[in-house]
Amino acid sequence: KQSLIEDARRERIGSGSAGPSPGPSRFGDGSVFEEKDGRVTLNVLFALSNEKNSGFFQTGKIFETFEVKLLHMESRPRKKLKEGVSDLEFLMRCEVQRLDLDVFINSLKRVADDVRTVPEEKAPWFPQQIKDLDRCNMLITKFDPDLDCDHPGYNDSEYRKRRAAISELAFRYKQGDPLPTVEYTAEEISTWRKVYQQLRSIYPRLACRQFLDGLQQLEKECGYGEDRIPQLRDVSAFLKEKTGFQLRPVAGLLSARDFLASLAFRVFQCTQYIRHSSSPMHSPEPDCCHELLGHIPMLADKEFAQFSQEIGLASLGASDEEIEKLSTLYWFTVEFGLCKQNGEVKAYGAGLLSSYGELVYALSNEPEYRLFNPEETAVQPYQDQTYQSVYFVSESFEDAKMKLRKYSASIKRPFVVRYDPFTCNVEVLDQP
Ligand code: HBI
Ligand code: FE
Repeated sequence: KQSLIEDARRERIGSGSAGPSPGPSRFGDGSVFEEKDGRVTLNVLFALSNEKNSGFFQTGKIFETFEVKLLHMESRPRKKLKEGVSDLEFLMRCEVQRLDLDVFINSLKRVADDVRTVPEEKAPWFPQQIKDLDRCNMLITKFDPDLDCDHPGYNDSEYRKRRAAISELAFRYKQGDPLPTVEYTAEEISTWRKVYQQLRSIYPRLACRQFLDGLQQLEKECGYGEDRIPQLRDVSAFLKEKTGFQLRPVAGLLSARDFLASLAFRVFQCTQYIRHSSSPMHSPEPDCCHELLGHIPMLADKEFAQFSQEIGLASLGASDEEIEKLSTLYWFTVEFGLCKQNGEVKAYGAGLLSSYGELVYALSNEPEYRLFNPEETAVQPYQDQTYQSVYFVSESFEDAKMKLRKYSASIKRPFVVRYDPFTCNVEVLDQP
């Protein structure tokens, strides 16, 4: 096995500077791009079966031999060819000496199957119909109670088991299925009650008008109250009537790209588990208190629903850098936004409206306020461990929406997207 690598090395020397230059010309399909200092960048795709267990390490040695710089790597299972044999497919974006390119690819072909170079995607994949949201499920494990030892539920195996069971409902969910219901325990309802009572008492003074309207309707029409945790199914039906928004269950914190993409379809990805009972006033990750109390009342407002969808539409197919900016905009508006109302500053951000401590803090005279301005807000550093040091204040949702629209139009994409409200699909039109 070792000799394969030796062969590769020899071949490499053999086809050195004296031989014909392989050059990127043979890859005229655009699969080899960016040349700089004699090095080229390419995406190489290959498959390895678990019949040849050492395959992955052999490919690694080849990468080492050719001093390949790895820029990105993904793997996914490939269709089963025969029983008991599972294939993994790898996509590596890497940088290699142009002169080594052919030998590098040929060496890979000796240890892996289906070695191909693939052209650079013009834009990242994005959903174009609501059904595609089944594929927008990349979770971020940052605050997972199984992995984060600072999570209040980290040492509570019962809690983690409960979380896993509720997560399973979300993993199994497919677009169009009836939303799963959860029978909450007395302990969970007691946590909800504490959160509800405490926050409810300060909303009239600190929350914006749209939030108070939405909450009042939810209390009247959707069974909101301190005695029970509302079911996603009821809440989704309620929102659908008010603004066309609907819910889908999610197992935890989603990647910003997937989370924002769903907003483009007026779908809100909603967690269904509740925070740990030892810490009713704070949760490091989104939980149903955050969603149901922070987000849902706002999503019952037409203007705000439109604002949310427009952030979502702006995110489709955007570059990683743009996603980061949109996600920051989302953070300082939908999560921690303040707005002026009748000469007073009120909260509309869900992160504030679901956290007693920060809601009071944000509307005290301690923190710094700045006027919402997408260009500036999009690059403001933020943190998710303690209270924000700065909050952005909008004149109104109408004003925020107009400014965001102008900002979105400035995002460079090789196409334009348009939401068709009749089919609920996103149409993609080539930019002339
Ligand atoms: N995932 N489940 C879930 N809930 C959110 O509120 C959420 C998310 N992922 C990212 C996110 N919010 C935002 O902070 C932005 O990064 C889009
Ligand atoms: Fe949130």
